[in-house]
Amino acid sequence: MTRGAVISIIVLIATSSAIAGDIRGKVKARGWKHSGDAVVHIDKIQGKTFPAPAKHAAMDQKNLVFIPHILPVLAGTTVDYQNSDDVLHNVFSPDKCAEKFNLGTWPKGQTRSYLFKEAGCFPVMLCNVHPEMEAYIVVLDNPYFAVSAKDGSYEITNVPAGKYTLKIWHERLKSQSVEVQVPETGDVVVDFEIRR
Ligand SMILES: [Cu+2]
Repeated sequence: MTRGAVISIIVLIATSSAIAGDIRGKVKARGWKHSGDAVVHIDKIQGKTFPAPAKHAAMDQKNLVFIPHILPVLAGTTVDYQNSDDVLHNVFSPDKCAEKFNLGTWPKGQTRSYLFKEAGCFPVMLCNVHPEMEAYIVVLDNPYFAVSAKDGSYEITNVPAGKYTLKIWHERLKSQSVEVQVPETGDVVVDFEIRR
């Protein structure tokens, strides 16, 4: 192989791995206590499927609160629910798309799990011991998602360049979607203002 050919192969590898940009911006949640906990995600990517991740996601139950409050996952992800409190906790969901599962009741230090199969499912997580406990799993068909921080900022990194529909989901406020062009390098800024 000539030196020129070697260099062009290296350049090819370097550029092909760099054809991805970031999506970032700020969410403003009107009429809500803060601008965090909104899920910004790319809608269906045509002709592309993403294998279920082997790595489990986790939701803790600590001081009578589900942590995190909002957990987006790729379809096929198993979520491990840990009890970190001195009292018994339960996890169940009344939502059909999560098969109305009920994992029973378990003590501190133990974990029970559920596998979320269906993308487009946004089931509420409840505890039948503590009616005030509530959280959501947001099941998506691709791994390009982010949850906004309390100040509303979010960032989805390393998205393959291209045109997509970007969506925002919130537990109480109306969803929105917008067309977005992800550059081959650098970022695109998309801000959202959501309301009831
Ligand atoms: Cu509980």
